[in-house]
Amino acid sequence: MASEKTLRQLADENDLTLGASITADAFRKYPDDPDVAQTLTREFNAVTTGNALKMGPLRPDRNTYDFEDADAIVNLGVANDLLVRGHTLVWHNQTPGWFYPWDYTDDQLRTFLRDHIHTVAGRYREKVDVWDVVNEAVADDGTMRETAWYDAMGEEYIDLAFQWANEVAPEADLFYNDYGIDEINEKADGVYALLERLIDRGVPIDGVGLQMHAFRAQEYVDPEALGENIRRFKDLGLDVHVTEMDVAYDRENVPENHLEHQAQYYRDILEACLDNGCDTLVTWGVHDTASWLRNYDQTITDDPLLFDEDFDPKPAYFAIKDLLESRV
Ligand code: 9MR
Repeated sequence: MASEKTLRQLADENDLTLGASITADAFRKYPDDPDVAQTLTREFNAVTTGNALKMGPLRPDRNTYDFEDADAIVNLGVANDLLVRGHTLVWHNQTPGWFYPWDYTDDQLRTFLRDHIHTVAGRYREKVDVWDVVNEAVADDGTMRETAWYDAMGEEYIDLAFQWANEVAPEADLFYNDYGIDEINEKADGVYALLERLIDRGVPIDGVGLQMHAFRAQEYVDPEALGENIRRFKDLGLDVHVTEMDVAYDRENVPENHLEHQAQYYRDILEACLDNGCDTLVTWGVHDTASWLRNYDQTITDDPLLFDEDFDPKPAYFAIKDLLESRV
């Protein structure tokens, strides 16, 4: 018989942090429709701050911070006793329009980044529980990605970012976050080597986020391969979280009953996660309408989340629920 419990209750009973990312657009787009907040706070015990804390949306010009959207999401989380994940302090993407063309010296850029991290992580020191401090600093071939930060400071920018975050938010858990590193491959090896160097240098890093955007889920990330990857990061002393999961399919090759396939995939990934000591899974949105995939790539399906356009729970929701129920 289907459980009367919410997903949130079952997550709590399993000591699972089950989150969803929301954007402030969700509030703006559906101002008379409280479903985003209602579904989030009823069914999840964590929230990630979507786009609101990225440098671009946050900093309309050089000297101004606009915290309105970020405050709205963070305060919703705090008011509803959700774990709040801040995303992200350092990234090469979604930088403000005024950021380029470049006219900083290397030293000025270093000071700029320190001030940014101190201001943003400091503002939320009592409210953000986990930070994705550095996002996607490794290239697909496993080498360090050439970004403005890397060009100015070399790899040390990562050490510094974690140290600066730790100075102003000593209670928060500090994460490195990346895509395409869900199983052991060239890029995951590069990230592993980077994190090992950070740890050797005494950098205050607590964990690694595996984004888990499954673009072409027919090319299944084998749950055992995920488990093996989780274990090796854990052996470094790091926590491992799944931070941005969604499940899409190549439109040319959508499996029959793809929502059932999607459900099984979510279930298998969550099971591999829990079995290997990963206690956090975040989906990249609450309901399909809000998925970033709606604007990203028309060759893949755009119904990747646990709730449909009407906020009705999908087979993936019930599959996760069933798994958690069986483990209580
Ligand atoms: O969902 C985000 C989308 O609205 C933005 O346009 C996009 C900009 O690159 O970023 C998306 O979120 C990304 C996240 O911040 C980092 N990992 C990959 C996510 C999907 O691109």
